[in-house]
This record gives sequence, structure tokens and C-alpha cells, in this order.
Amino acid sequence: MIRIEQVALREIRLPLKEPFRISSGEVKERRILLVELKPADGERVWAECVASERPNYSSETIDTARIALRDYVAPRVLGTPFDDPGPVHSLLEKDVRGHRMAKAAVEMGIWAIAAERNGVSLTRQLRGERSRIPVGISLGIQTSPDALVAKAATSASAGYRKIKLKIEPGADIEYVAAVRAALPNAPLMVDANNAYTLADADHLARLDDFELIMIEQPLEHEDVVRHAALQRRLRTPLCLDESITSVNRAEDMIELGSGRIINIKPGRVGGFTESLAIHDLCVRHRVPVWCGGMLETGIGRAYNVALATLPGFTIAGDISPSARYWERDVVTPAWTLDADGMMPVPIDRPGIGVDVDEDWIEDLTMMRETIDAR
Ligand code: OSB
Ligand code: MG
Repeated sequence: MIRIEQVALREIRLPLKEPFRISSGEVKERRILLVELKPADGERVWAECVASERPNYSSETIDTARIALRDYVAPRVLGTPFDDPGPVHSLLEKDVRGHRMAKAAVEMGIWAIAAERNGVSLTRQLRGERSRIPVGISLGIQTSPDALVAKAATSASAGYRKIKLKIEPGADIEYVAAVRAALPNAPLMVDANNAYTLADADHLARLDDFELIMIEQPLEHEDVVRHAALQRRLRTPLCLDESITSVNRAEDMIELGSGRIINIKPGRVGGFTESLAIHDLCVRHRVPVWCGGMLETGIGRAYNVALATLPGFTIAGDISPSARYWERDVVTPAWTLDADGMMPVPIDRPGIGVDVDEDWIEDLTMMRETIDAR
């Protein structure tokens, strides 16, 4: 049985090695919300809330997530006994709308506690199967096509199995054309983070010339209907990210033909139970999935890595190694990329599979708050 007796929240700040720009904004230094769950009997586990500083990806922010965790999420789980993590998701959904990233941090942490309790890795707890996973990189919007070509070429040489180019109006066709010309065989895709409307369909159709694996979330963050209309006008598969907030939205996408691929971010859908439901639905419908990223530290990355070992994750994830993001990650060993573009998975280490560098986290801590069972 699992019973949480304390939830500790803390904010750390960690500068990215290079600024990361998407169509809706840029981040240079991350403000990150880490969560520690203390079970009544057993080791504490660390989890990460993937909310960004500003609400430019989803409506959640690190600050709204902290309040949601303090006032709604933590009180729901504190003192409540669970036989396994399965029921946590529906308990957190009941009468509390949204706040999925806040909920996910706790839900996923409870999966890690279950793994420790069973003496298995988080990967095996999720019934993941692979001991290495294919790795992709997400390249932010650059100031010129040449600058993007340079980044993409370096990424191709490093062995990345998928290279994602962030685009927006004014930094799209010309940029992608330059990268494709320089790297004729590279596995390329683009991600627009909602920067277009259906009126841009003819413009977006020009991307069909570049043999892209997919175009990720070109339209509005909650849309499925217009994406279906757009998909009918494109040869390139659409992939939905922001729009897929639950297994029901995934069903809507499949039913309406709004896309042919799904980017699963467990934080975006409220945790692992919902991620597994989306994965299983997609496997049944032969819809490929891959694991997205939110510029996580090594803690959040451990959870993404474990999820990405499931069989439906047939496309390289945005799960780059620690050194892509940080001078010094908060876990040891750091997450790595081998010469084949694969990341080794700690499939036989109990729990999240890496050690958390608590001294380093202490140095980086800006704020802390603990919530106890009443
Ligand atoms: O749309 O996938 C996205 C980062 C922040 C917000 C949204 C997105 C991203 C990424 C980063 O693409 C992927 C990574 O963590 O490397
Ligand atoms: Mg995306």
C-alpha cells in the first residue's frame, strides 16, 4: 500500500545552455517546479512539474501549478491509501478541471513510488520493454536559415534520429528549404506551436515538398476540427501536441482525421495512466506515437525515458541528453546519447533510474513549501 504523508514543492532556476525560441516565446533560464513525495513508509521520490514560466504553451504556469498542487492536488492524495497508481488519475480529475501538469507531477511520482516498492525500474513498472530508445532534438527558431542549417548539420552528425525545426510565419519555408538542401536525407520535421490558421493552408502545403516526417500542431492549441480540414489538404502527416489533453481528444483526432501521429507528453495529459490509455488507443489504431519534451531536468527526463520504452513509441522522442540543455544536470549519471542516436535506459535500476543531486538542487533552490497530511 502507498500512502503519501508529505508533498514538498520547490522552485529551482537553471539557465539553458542556449536560448530556446518557439513561435510563442523564448526561454533563456528555466524556472522549474520540483516535487518530492514522502511515503509513510519508504524512500522519498522526486518528480518534476513541466509547466513553463509563462502560459505560452498551455494555460498552466509554474505559479498556477504551485497553487493547484498546494490547494487541490496534494490535499487529495495526502493520507489516502493506494494499492497501485491506477486510481490516482481519476481521483485527481474528479471535480478539479484542468491543472494537468500539476496533477501529473504527483501522479507520476506515485508511479515511481510503486516501482521502488516493487523493486523494479519505472520502465518495468510501466511495462516498458526497451533498454535503449531513439533520440530526437528540437531546434528553436534561429535568426537566419544559415544559422538553422548549422544547428541541424551538427545535430545530424551527432546521430540524432529525428531533427525537429521550430517554425513560425516568416521563419518557415525558406528555413526548411535551406536545411533540406544541406541535409538531403536527414529525418526532419517541423513544429509550429499554433502559429498558423486554416487560411494558411496553401502556404503550409508548400512544406509537402520537403519530405518531412510530420508537421506538429500548426493550428490553435485546442483545435481538432480545423486540423482535420488542413490534413485533407496536405500530403505530410500532421502530428498533434497541444490539442491532445486526454485520451478522449486522441479519439477525436482519430475519428475526425485531425492528424496521423501523436506527441505524448505525460505532463500535458495529467500523468502516466492517461498517457498509457492514449498509447494503447494509438497502438490499436496503428497511429504512431512519440514522447515530447518540455525542456525537463534529468528528473522529468527520467519519467519521459521510461514512458518512451513502450512498444507504440516507434518515432524518436524529444528526449535529448542532459548536455543538450544544461551545463550541469540535477541527476547522476547524466542522460546520454550514444553514437547510434540512442539513449541507454536504466531498465534494471529500481525507481527512476538515476540519483538526484540533492546538494546541487539545494544550491539552485529559490523557494520551498511543504504540505503535510492533516
Ligand atoms: O512544442 O514540443 C513543444 C519545449 C517547450 C514547449 C513546447 C515544446 C518544446 C519542445 C522542446 O519542443 C523539446 C525538448 O524538451 O527538447
Ligand atoms: Mg510541440
